[in-house]
Amino acid sequence: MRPLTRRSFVASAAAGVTSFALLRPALAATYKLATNLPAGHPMLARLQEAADKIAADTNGEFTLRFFPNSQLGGDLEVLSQLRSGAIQFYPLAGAQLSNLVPIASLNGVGFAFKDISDVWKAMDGEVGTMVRGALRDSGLFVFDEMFDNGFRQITTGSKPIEKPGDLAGLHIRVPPSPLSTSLFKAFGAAPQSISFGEVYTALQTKLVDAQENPLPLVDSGKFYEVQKYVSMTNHMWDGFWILANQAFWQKQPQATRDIVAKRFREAALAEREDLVKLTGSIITKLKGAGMTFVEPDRQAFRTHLDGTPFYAEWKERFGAQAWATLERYTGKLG
Ligand code: X2X
Repeated sequence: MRPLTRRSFVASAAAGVTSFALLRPALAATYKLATNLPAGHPMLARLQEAADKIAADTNGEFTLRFFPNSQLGGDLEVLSQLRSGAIQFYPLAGAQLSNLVPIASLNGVGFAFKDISDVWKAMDGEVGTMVRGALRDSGLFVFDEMFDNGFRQITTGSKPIEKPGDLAGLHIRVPPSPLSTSLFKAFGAAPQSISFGEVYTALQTKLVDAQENPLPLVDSGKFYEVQKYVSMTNHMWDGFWILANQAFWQKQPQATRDIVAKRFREAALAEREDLVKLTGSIITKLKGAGMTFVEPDRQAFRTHLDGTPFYAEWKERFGAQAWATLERYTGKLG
């Protein structure tokens, strides 16, 4: 056995530290974040940035593994996985969430918001508070700030949508959401509820001729490969709530919860700015990919909707109080 010298002592101490450091990951945990968003979406870039900061802030003890592109299943299937605890985090839009918590699609009422500044006044104000409360009452944990999905535009393969009558009979994919289905039925369209992960194939196989989504999803979902026209209808705004499994979240130390909430808040506020800055470059990219943009008369669509039972029906379904709260940010609807 070699005599113990200063050099050999230091070497063995370092080895000891190294082996303890190797044990540390055994205390660390990796949690699952699933999403229907395509890997290239700006929201995922900011969420990955948040995950990297959380890992650093927790010395590697709290890491996130991402499952984008609907890898784990359809929109509502993955919501069930979140509720069971099979996954720990799930960003999801109010549209899909409305299947579990109907009020979650309140911000998606057709032609409600005139611009993004009014959206954030509502969603960081009374409308967001009301929806968040209802989501928490349903047993989900939901973080305070929404990410921006954006104002939704209609893309089509065969003809541009220039006026309300162009929607009559249109086979259009919508998210699995009663409000989205109702909106397009009010225009005489033939909406089909399809999970986001299946939209590209539905368009490619002509199962549907159209879909409607914000431009960042037309881009990151590569819909420019299977669609020709973009009609800038701004017919609906939606955002993403970041959801966590309640039981999992309650088990986390307060210090960890504070770190995760802080980094998700930073990510949400940064992503909102990203979407504003990226709009011009996305339009340029989509035009370069062969898409033709149409700027329809949005007031004509709103006037058409005023002449249908749509607003009265949804005021009834959401309730007068929720509707009045929304109208404080949108002006009178219907
Ligand atoms: O499913 C969609 O269209 C999407 C991705 O925009 C939502 O989650 C609402």
